[in-house]
Parts: sequence; C-alpha cells; structure tokens
Amino acid sequence: MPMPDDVTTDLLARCREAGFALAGVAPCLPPARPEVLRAWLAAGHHGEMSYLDTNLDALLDPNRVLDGARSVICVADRYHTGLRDRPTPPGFGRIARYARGDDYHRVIKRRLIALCDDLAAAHPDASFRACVDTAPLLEREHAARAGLGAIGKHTLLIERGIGSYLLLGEILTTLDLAPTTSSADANPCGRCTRCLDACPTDAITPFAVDATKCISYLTIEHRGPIDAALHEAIGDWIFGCDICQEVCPHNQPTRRTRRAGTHAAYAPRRSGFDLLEVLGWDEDARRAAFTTSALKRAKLDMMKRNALIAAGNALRRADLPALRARLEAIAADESESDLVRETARTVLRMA
Ligand code: B12
Ligand code: SF4
Ligand code: SF4
Repeated sequence: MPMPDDVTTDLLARCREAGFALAGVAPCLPPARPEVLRAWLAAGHHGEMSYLDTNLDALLDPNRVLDGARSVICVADRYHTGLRDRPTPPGFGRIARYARGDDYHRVIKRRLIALCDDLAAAHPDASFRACVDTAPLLEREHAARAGLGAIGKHTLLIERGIGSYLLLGEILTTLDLAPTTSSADANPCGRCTRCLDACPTDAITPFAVDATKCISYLTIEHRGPIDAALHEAIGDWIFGCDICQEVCPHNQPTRRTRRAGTHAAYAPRRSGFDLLEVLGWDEDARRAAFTTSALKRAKLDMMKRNALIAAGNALRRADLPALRARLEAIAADESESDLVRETARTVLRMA
C-alpha cells in the first residue's frame, strides 16, 4: 500500500523550497528496455566508461543501489535558458553550458542530503540514498517515470516549456510513496530530426548515442589520443558539447522559458577559455581555473589535447601566428606528455 498522497505532496513542496525546478516520485523499477542497454554495451558504445559495464547488474536492478528501494524521488535543476552564445573570436575554446557555473554534483547532492536528513528524522525505519550522476542508475528513465519530462531522440530528458538544459538527481528510498504522474511514454520529438542532422559526428541514432563518437565523451571521458578523423568535427569545443541541445525546438528561448529561470549556482562564470591560456597551463593553473566547477573531470593533458584540436580548427580558418608558434613549440617540447606532443604534431600536419 503506497503511503498517502499528502506525504508525496509535502515532499514535493520541500523539493521546491530547496530550489529544484522539477520534482516527482516514481516507483523504483528496473529499466523498461534492458535489451537496449545490453546491446549498447555489447556494441562498445560506452567506450572507456567501464563503470557502466561493471555495474550492469545494478543498472538492471536499482535494489542493488539501495536494498529494499520502493520509490525514487527525482529532482532537476535548470541551468540554462536557451539563449545563444555571443560570437567568440578565433582562438577561443568553448565549454558546455552545464560546466560554466558551480559543479552540479555538489550543488544537487548538498540539497539532497539535507532532504534525506529531514526524511530520516520523520521516518526513522526507512533508508535513503542520495544520487547525482555517478550512481549506477538510469537517471533519465526514473525522471521520466516521475513525470519530470520525456526522453528525446538525443536521449536527454526534455520538459515541455523548459527544455533539456536540466541536471538530474534522485533519492532512492525504502518508503512506498504515492507516485506522481509518469511522462515516460510521451514522445517530445514527433518527426523532428534536428539533433540527428546537426550532430557533427553522427553520434545519434534515435534514442541512442554512440558515446565513442560523441564530442562530450571524447573531450571529457576519453583519456588517449582522439582519432584525427574526428578533429574537424570537434570545432571549438574543448569540454563537452551542446549542439544537439542548441538545435532542439524545445530549447529555443520564448517568453515562457525565460520566465522559468535557472538555479543561481549555475550562473556562468565563463563560456570558455582563450586557447593560448589553456596551452600555457601547469597543474596549479588548471586547478585554479577549475575551482568548484565540473570542469575538474578533465585532466591537464586532456584539456591541452582538446585545446590543440580546437587550435588546429581555428588555424584552418584564420591566420593566428601566435597560436601556430605555440603549437610548434609544444610539438618539440620533450617536457610535454606524449599525448600532448603527439596531438600537437598531428594537428600541425593537418592545419
Ligand atoms: C554515460 C553518460 C554520458 C555519456 C553517454 C551519453 C548517453 N546518451 O548515454 C556521454 C559522455 C556521451 C554523455 C554526454 C552528455 N551528458 Co551525460 N551522462 C551519462 C550518465 C553518467 C549515464 C548515462 C547512461 O547510463 N547511458 C547508457 C545508455 C544506454 O542509457 P540511455 O541512453 O538512457 O539508454 C536507455 C534509453 O536509450 C532507453 N531507450 C531505448 N530505446 C528507447 C526508445 C524510446 C522511445 C525511449 C523514450 C527510450 C529508449 O532505454 C535504454 C536502456 O534503459 C548519466 C547519469 C546517469 N547516471 O544516468 C549522465 C547524463 C545523462 N548526462 C547528462 C548531460 C547533461 C550530458 C551532456 C549534455 C553534457 C554535455 N553538454 O557535454 C552530454 C549530452 C550528450 C547526449 N546527447 O547524450 C545529464 C542529462 C540531463 C538530461 N536533461 O537528460 C545526465 C542525466 C547527468 C545528470 N545527473 O544530470 N553522458
Ligand atoms: S553532445 Fe554533440 S557530439 Fe554528442 S551527441 Fe550531442 S551533438 Fe553529437
Ligand atoms: S531536436 Fe528534435 S528530434 Fe532531437 S530531441 Fe529535440 S525535438 Fe527531439
């Protein structure tokens, strides 16, 4: 027997007080399409993200994430209104919008833990686990089941009137809460294929992304050299990519989306970096530039690799002697890592 509706109503009010743009409750169920997940992994579309493979049992059974879990309290922060970036000068590298303000893992987790503490005081026999991103949980599917939005062809959760610039978090609990209305069966796309057409690396097939082709994966997760055939498609992105979201009709700014607002913690500090600055970083400079930001996931040599690729793309479009000279110096610098030096040489051969 689920708990009375007013427990859920009170909980959702607390989520809103905690500043979440969206909140809902779903029954804690295994994925509806386990065969899709298995096939995605079997095809190697997760690349080096081996944690997805090694945690397959937990992805297929959320009870392995929290023993006896009956419900998932799902929340979302909105981090961007959809306004376009101002044009940037050649030699500038862009970062994805979710990483332009404070690190969402910390911003969301902190508030979820406070909610867990409140809930544990009111329900001492129940268990709670706060999750943001890193737990083996198909977050978008739980969020759709809790009515926070529906999954688009680019695989991201979209809420009508707000869009997909959302970051998700959950509380798994042994409480049997009354669920909110699911939106898991809604199709937000119809016949639209804009994200598939715009993805520069053809990483998207409807409702699936081959991570090994995705610029987000290549620039943030992949640690080795990036296939030269993909360099040009990476354009000026040096951390993540927003193209499939930029083109989505649900993310185009309207009076309603602008009114919906975003959480203050994600107010952008910058939209990217001058490539010469990144190429001159040492570890201390990287750390200083990345404080409290989700950017810290990329190691120094990965950031330099990404900046070199973006520099190569800039050099093909504009005459930038200082940038070219820097690339030549890096290619000859024995103190740089093999990854950085080799990327500089590859880029110069193509520029
Ligand atoms: C691994 C990962 C990635 C990988 C792989 C992306 C992917 N699409 O899976 C990479 C590094 C590429 C990536 C990139 C990004 N990510 Co990411 N990522 C994750 C992570 C950690 C796990 C995702 C996962 O399990 N993938 C495995 C695949 C197989 O899962 P799936 O696509 O959901 O597969 C299911 C569906 O395909 C479904 N399905 C199959 N057929 C059909 C048919 C229909 C009709 C429907 C509806 C569903 C459906 O069934 C499958 C099996 O259950 C989640 C956090 C989490 N724990 O969930 C964040 C997460 C998905 N990422 C997020 C973000 C913000 C991004 C980026 C936008 C960041 C950026 N700007 O660079 C990009 C977007 C790229 C994109 N288009 O996906 C957010 C998304 C928020 C949202 N609005 O949905 C999440 C939820 C993190 C968070 N806590 O907020 N990410
Ligand atoms: S994030 Fe960029 S590369 Fe990845 S699927 Fe979207 S458009 Fe393609
Ligand atoms: S761009 Fe079109 S197809 Fe892609 S997610 Fe948005 S609505 Fe769906």
